[in-house]
Amino acid sequence: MSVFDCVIRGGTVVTAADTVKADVGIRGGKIISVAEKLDDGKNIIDASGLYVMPGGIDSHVHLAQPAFGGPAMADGFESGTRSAIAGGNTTLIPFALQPRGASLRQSVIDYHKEADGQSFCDYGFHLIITDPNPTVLGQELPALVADGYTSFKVFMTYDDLVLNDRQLLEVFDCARGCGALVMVHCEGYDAIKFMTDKLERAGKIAPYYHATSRPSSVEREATHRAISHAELTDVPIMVVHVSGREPMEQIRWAQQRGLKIYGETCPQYIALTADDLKGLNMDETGGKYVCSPPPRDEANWEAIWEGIRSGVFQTFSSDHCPFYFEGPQGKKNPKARTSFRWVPNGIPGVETRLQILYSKGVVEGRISINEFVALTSTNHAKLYGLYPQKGSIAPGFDADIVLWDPNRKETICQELMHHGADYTPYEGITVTGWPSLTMLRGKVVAEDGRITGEKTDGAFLKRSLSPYAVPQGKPAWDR
Ligand code: DUC
Ligand code: ZN
Ligand code: ZN
Repeated sequence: MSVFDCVIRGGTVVTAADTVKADVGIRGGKIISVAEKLDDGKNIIDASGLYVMPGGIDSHVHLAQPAFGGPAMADGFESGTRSAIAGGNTTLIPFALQPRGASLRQSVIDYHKEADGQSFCDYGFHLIITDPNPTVLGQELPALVADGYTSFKVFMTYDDLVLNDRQLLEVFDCARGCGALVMVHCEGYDAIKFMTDKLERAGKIAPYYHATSRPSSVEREATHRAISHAELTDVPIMVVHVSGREPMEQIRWAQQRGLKIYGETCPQYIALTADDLKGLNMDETGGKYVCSPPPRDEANWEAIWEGIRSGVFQTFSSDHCPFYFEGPQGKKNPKARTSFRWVPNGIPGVETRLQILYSKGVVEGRISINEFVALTSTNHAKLYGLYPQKGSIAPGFDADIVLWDPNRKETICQELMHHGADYTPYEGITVTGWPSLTMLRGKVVAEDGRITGEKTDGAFLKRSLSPYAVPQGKPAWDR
């Protein structure tokens, strides 16, 4: 009888720490052995010329979400997770959003109904807190954290989602009490509203003005405010989807003061610019790129690289938040044509995250391949309570593996995508490096763009408390 169900033979194993020529032996969905030569496998997968890396973990995706009050999303769990595995990912952490006035527990139950039996990869849930009333803070949140929903997101903008400063402080304080990690969307609500009204009155309604309405200063101010609240309450926070220099410098400043402030950035901030929102001469095609914070410019790409290389950012996520371009639910629906204010906010990207970072980062010599693995897999597992089950290649870890072809050159296009959206914002970008096989807990679920897994393969992940969410000292009122 064979010792291993499967041996991945002849590849180069890459983790956040090491790069080594080795075989990987798998049994019962787990990695059992990583050694120079392993023979005894029922199945042998030839990985010569390929990197053997931990499957991508994308800790920032939106699936089946009631689109911030607007049109329906282009991806539920089935198409979103299919797209994820085709792109070399094995775990997603989407959001369970609490509509205002609703029970948080009920919202989580509803998202489970969306995901159960509909997921090609493993998944957990972050919670989005929109209504931090005493029942939510005193009862529902602590109970949900104990049940494995160990992180939540709060918003500093959007009519349906925004929390005021007092509410932010209350949520931070509650997170500290239950040991949860808070993700913060840092853009200032009033400044955006003010700018939007001014632009609309001046007739500036094209999608491009979405970017004008929320400039870097608006993101910088909110980032600083969130950091100050985190310091006051003594709670670590993750600033998500950082778009450029100004917010990056705020996070770096906080980190240099010894505060546990973490940073996330995304492909759109190294591959798209605000000029993309101009579309074909300021028409509605620019709506394809409407997301928040908006893409900036190439000088800001450089600042993002500075933040990646110097460790200001721990995670590189897609912020996959897909909408259609065409049709009544699309980004150019009749209402959206009356003002950028109504263009659904978000872009697809879960399937192209790894390729964009690998190509622009590793191939172009900006980061090492080990940093690539840390930014796309290991650090997500560590920050969000999935380590040491997920995020590395070593005995005891789930056999979640991507075989990566470092030489495959592709031009990203909609025809290659498996998502529900009818476009990709990265159309026409040529990348070097592409996933050739994705394995979830020992099962090959995607191979060369072909889906071999099933929508029942994915399992819910009850996550541990993040070791990175441990408070540092005392809150300001207790020092
Ligand atoms: N924030 C997100 O995190 N995703 C999409 C839109 C947004 O504002
Ligand atoms: Zn956000
Ligand atoms: Zn998001």
